[in-house]
Amino acid sequence: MRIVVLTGGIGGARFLLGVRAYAREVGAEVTAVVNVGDDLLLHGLKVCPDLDSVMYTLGGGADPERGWGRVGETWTVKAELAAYGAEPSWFGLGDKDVATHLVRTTMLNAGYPLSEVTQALATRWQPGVRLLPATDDRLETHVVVDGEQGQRAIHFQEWWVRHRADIPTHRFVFVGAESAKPAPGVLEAIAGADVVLIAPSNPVVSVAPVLAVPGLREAVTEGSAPVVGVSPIIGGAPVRGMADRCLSVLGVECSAAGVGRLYGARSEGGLLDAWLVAPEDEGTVVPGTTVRSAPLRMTDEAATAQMVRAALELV
Ligand code: GDP
Ligand code: FO1
Ligand code: CA
Repeated sequence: MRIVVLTGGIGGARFLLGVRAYAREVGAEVTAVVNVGDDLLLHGLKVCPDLDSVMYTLGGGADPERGWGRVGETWTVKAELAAYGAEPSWFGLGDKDVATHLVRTTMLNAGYPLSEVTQALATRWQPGVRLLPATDDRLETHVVVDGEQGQRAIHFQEWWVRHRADIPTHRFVFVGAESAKPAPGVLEAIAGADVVLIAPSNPVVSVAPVLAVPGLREAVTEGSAPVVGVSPIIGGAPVRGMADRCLSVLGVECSAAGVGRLYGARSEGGLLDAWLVAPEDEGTVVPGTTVRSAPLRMTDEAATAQMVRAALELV
């Protein structure tokens, strides 16, 4: 069995722990197609938050509290940069994390594409899942906000980390998406999949930028594999993060139904064949899809594997 998961950072990473556990049980192969819209160049270093969240989480090196970066992290580089007055001061790179970015940036500068660099980094972390960036090309999520002289676009990280999403916001733009190509292996993985799972990731700034890569959405919607989504919203709220604020920018209700309808039914030009929601959201209707409920809190690997089983039972 071949499982493809479209994913962002921490929600997707935790989900993948369960997918991997399930896959080990049944002997399935897992490919994760990961969002790169959060990526940024910082102090000359290429930082890929979602790829790193997935790689560190599956490799046992993630900080479980923070949800990003390394466990047991120290912050000497950050303090030294601050002593120089180096900007941006609102985004901190941990010392251990910096090593990842140094290796990645060196390889990128030497001409390797991000997909190959990711594979090289994964040699250390042995995630047990094939990690593919959605694209090797530059695709950055920018956010159009109110500035002093009218609207301006800022990087997603500035919007989230600096402004905590607490700033009048008009829309999200996936810069570079039109000319991006799916990374090598992405279309093949989707075409060869027995099922495509949409992780309980942020639909607006994690899953949408993956689907914005030309050809990728079509590969999913026109492929033979059934598509099952898992709701990141439980009882009208995200479990963590900024999905509520992202959805409100789109004018979409923050609910399992709101996100399910945003994705839409594959039979009606959307993405999903089935939509898994939490017991709190039982009764959710997404026209044209099969909706079921199951516990969706990813408290540990066993609970998450159970959630994956419930998702796969839908198709
Ligand atoms: P990010 O890129 O680091 O923001 O992570 P993702 O986009 O992959 O995931 C963020 C989403 O994960 C949020 O909208 C959360 O609501 C969701 N999430 C986090 N923990 C859980 C959980 O235990 N269960 C479910 N269903 N969703 C979760
Ligand atoms: N989030 C923060 O709130 N503050 C930070 O200083 C910060 C640094 C950072 C460095 C590397 C990395 O991979 C992630 C980092 N994040 C930080 C998390 C990140 O901003 C977002 O949570 C994700 O991009 C959302 O997926
Ligand atoms: Ca993300």
